[in-house]
Amino acid sequence: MREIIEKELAVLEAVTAVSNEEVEQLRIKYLGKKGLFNDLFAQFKQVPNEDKKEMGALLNKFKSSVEQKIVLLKENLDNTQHASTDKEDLTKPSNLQSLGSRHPLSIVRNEIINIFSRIGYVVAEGPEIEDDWHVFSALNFPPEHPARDMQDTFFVEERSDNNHAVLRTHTSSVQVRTMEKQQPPIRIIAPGRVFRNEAISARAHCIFHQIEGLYIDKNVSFADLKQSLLYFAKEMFGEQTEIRLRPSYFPFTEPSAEMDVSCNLCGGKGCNICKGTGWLEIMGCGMIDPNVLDASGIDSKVYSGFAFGMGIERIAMLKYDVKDLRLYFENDLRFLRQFSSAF
Ligand code: 2NM
Repeated sequence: MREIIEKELAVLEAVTAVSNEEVEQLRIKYLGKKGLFNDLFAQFKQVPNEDKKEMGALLNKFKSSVEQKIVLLKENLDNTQHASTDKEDLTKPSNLQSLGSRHPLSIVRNEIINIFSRIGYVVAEGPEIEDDWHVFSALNFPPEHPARDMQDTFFVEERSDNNHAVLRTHTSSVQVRTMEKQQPPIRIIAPGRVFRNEAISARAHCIFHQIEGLYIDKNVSFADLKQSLLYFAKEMFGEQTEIRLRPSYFPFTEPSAEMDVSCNLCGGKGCNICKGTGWLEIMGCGMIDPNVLDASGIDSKVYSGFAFGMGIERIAMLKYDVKDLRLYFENDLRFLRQFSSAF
């Protein structure tokens, strides 16, 4: 009996199991109804009394060894099974962290700023709540100009000197503030929110965004304006882009023009984006009226300059084919998630 137990202990030591069935086989072999232990306990009855104590102890030790081994094998099996079912596939793409995205108006604004900064323009900023002087008077708007009407402008505070507080209707007020502070050469670009008292529709909003540029130095000519804006158009809309300037009117520039770019979509043939004309109107521009220079403390006999202004919403609508301007202000994530940029 001793020999059997010692042999089986050695066998048991070396046993490994790769499945639950194998562990079960092992249990049956030792602990089952017809298993080795039943045999051994039967034999134990024949053991002489003087040996019973020692044999009993050996038998008990053997039994607990078997039981321990079975528990151990099951644990190992459990661990490896977990490992194989839960094991991550390391080649799987991870769950991407949602990073958010830039607002389309920010993307377009940054792109325009980048283009002009490459030819020496720096960004200038100013207050959204302005006064009549910086929004109208210094910009050569006559006292009875319709833009000064309550219908068009949000008045914030009435002032006895008539220099009422208003929400700026264009960022030209930033340019005026720069001219008041700084002598030429001046090369600035003023991006920002502007406010006009308009009914909200697919094409108009009471809050929108502009970028205006200003360049003042000695001997600045209309040719400089034209080449600078041609450079901008090609950078913004592609090398093949052409521009055209049509005469226009603004109180603060003389002469004034509207600038069109050739329609990229149809290559100038005419489509529904350019409404069959082959051209897209993107900005207003002109030579700064001498009255504006003089009003801001810049000698119009020494210096000249040009200025331009564009609506960011409109450029972004053309770029992304957005049909309704209200989408820019609703912050619907399904809309906002469609835009991506390097900036
Ligand atoms: C435009 C069109 C033409 C403009 C003028 C000035 C200033 F302050 F220098 F006089 N800033 N921006 C300007 C000129 C703006 O927007 C359609």
